[in-house]
Amino acid sequence: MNETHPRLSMQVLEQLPQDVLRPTYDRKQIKAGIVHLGIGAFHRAHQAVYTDEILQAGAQEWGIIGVSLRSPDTRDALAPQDGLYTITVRSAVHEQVRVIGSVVQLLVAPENPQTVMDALCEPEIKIVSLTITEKGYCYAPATGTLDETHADVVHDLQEHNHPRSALGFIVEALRRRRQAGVAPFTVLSCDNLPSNGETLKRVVTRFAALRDPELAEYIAAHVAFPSTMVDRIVPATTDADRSAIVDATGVIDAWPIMTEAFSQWVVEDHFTSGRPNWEMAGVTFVQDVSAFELMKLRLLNGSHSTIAYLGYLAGHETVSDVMAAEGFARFIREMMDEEISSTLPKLPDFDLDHYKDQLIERFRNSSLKHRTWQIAMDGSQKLPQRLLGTIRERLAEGQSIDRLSIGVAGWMRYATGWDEKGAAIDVRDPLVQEIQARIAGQKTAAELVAAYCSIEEIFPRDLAGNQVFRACVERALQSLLEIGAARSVAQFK
Ligand code: CS2
Repeated sequence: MNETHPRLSMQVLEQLPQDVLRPTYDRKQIKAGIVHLGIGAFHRAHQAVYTDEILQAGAQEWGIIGVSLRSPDTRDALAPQDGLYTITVRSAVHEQVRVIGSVVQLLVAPENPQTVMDALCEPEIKIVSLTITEKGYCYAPATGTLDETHADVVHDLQEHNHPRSALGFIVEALRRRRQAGVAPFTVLSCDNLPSNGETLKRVVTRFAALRDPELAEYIAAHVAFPSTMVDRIVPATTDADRSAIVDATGVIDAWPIMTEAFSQWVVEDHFTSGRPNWEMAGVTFVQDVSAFELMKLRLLNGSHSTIAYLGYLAGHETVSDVMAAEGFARFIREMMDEEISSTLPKLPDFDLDHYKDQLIERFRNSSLKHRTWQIAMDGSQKLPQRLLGTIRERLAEGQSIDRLSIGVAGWMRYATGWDEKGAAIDVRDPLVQEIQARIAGQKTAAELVAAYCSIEEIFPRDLAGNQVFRACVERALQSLLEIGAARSVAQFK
């Protein structure tokens, strides 16, 4: 990065090259109406962009206060830039840089939980949205219920005023608002969980009940938790991306975001304290999001995780490398067509084949450099909604699960922590220690599958005890151990 270039800020906005899109609204007039918990790359490429568009169209009361629940990195990068950052939309043929202005303030919860709590209690805040990843929900992925032994939950049930988790902040802020006679905010989950609003409501009300059953009843009756389907592929930013932004704009952006052209947000229209006119920016509002959500979680994310584990094991660094390797694109498309589509509820006037064609094209986008290792993270939290639910439904109908089983076995092989050349894998997962303890000393496919299936947080009991499931996954893991991922996929018939 060339330090002689100026840093992105309001001051240099005017000097940017003409083809760089930028906010033309008066940012000083923007009031915060949303607090967003978990201001990572995904939020900045997705909800913040839709919101930037409605600010651009003249709405002034929907600025975003971005909160990091753990690290100060985002604040450190964006605060010196007046909250501004660039997103670059990369397709095979085109690249468009745009400056986003919707984030008006950045907070770091561990540094100052009180400021975050105060922001959450402001009557002007009508929406609290979240992208905290699956593990941020402090729940057991297999059942979707609160993990009452989770260290953050235990902590937050004691320290009401200085919580660590999103749940702790939300519950205490709702309590304070109620006490002060301020209407509750709407809580908007934007993570890839099944029925994300309902799931969040379940864990929030359970957490509240452990504090005060009456507060839990109030939340259950008066707070809206619309479910959403969010979709945009956002690879982690690299130093090469930072340099590319200096070249394209002449300014330094400490944390630029790279993404694809595709973007989708489907939201249940249940906001008790009002909401932005996000439909102007292309958001689809519906009564019930579940069919969209299942389609996206199972087809996109289910394929993504399968590509990530098998692709990583086969030695591929990015999703597009995997898609270019022999047999993979065919395998993934067949998995969608033969084993996933039948489990999806029909959406009226929706062309599912076109959706799947688009997915394959998106995965092939070689300008994105989406690392298999990135998607492989947190597998224990992702597997249930991405692959296991689909498998369960297929089994109930007596249908085949051969390809889905290779995806699950791919995760099991990956989570052993050793790749096909005998090198260590940096497995990132909140359950990594438990996984390592369970599989220690297990060698054969049958032993490993039995050990993994004993982890109840991941595998629901009925599935873990299902003989067809066990046999299919064992066969798949056997193949991965014997001939490796590339050949297992290429030879798949
Ligand atoms: C990916 C998702 O990292 C992952 O687990 O599968 O982040 C995926 O890119 C998004 O859900 C796309 O909308």
